[in-house]
Amino acid sequence: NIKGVIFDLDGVISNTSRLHSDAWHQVADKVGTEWTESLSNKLKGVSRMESLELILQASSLESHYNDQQKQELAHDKNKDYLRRVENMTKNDILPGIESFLESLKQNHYGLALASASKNSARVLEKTGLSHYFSEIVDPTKLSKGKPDPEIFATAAKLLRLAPEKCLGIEDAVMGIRSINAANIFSIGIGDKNILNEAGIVFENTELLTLSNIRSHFDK
Ligand code: B16
Ligand code: MG
Repeated sequence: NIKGVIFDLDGVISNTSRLHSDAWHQVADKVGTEWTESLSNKLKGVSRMESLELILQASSLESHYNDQQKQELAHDKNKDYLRRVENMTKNDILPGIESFLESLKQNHYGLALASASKNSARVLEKTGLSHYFSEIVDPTKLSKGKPDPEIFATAAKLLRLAPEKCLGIEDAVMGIRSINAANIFSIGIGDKNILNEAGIVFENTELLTLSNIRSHFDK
């Protein structure tokens, strides 16, 4: 009785998590924070300014920069990120995603986007996927980011569906927590040890098909 599917963008639909992390890596080098896999994972799904704070905190630098300097660092990161986004094409859609979106559309599921990114509409345009989404949550209108349930709860509301009628798909721990807290069934994409709070985990987007999801519920 699922009627709607709510997607995260970065790391689920497009390979932009790589682009975000490359752009943040530059910032980390600039301020002198060591760039590690674990730091990179912590930034997934987290807003721009919060991501910057995490990079500064990693080497106890948060008090070394005033608000204006922080705004500048975040602005530079975004410029760098958008430069990378402009080079995106359909080839940057993660494997299997377009056919999954197509099968959802043909089966009349409502589709919504719940991305923390202020650049999500541009990414959907560049990859030619805008027409699949009837609803896109505007992250600037939210009072709290992931892991708060607000973003996924808002997406369900926009679809006019009860949370129990929806699935939420995420690649980040913070995102899975947000989905679960909104009372939506969560599907994780990635490492099941990292995403152990998700309802189901698929190792990669190629495994994300209606029949794989259905067979989980039939068990
Ligand atoms: P922006 P998602 C998140 O998108 C990214 O995972 C995260 O790395 C990024 O910092 C955040 O969007 C904000 O993005 O700087 O473009 O506004 O995973 O929620 O789709
Ligand atoms: Mg993500």
